[in-house]
Amino acid sequence: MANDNDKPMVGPTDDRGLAVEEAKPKLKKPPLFRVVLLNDDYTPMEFVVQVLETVFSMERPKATRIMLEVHTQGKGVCGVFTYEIAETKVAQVSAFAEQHQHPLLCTLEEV
Ligand code: TYC
Repeated sequence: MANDNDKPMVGPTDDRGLAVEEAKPKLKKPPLFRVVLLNDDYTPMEFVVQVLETVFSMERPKATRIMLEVHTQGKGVCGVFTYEIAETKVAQVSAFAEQHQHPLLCTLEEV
């Protein structure tokens, strides 16, 4: 091999086999996930507003707007996060709903 490393050289090299071009950065953007709240006929509106305030740090006007969007359209986006954060939020919403015996459902959708 023309250099000391075990990987073959890629790209242009000089007459001593040294790379003359910088390698491209190998960082990729992480996949993103929408956290989606689903409508049902039983969970109280006030409870859903509280969930949006506590789990998604929304102010009351925005929480109320999203709750009403879910109520009228069947579902609504609470936020977009990387996988671990999105999963944690879904778990928090589900645990909170179960504790209060409401059937509120929350899921992930890849963006
Ligand atoms: N549809 C519910 C009701 O009329 C309110 C509600 C809104 C439930 C949003 C769930 O994600 C939801 N009480």
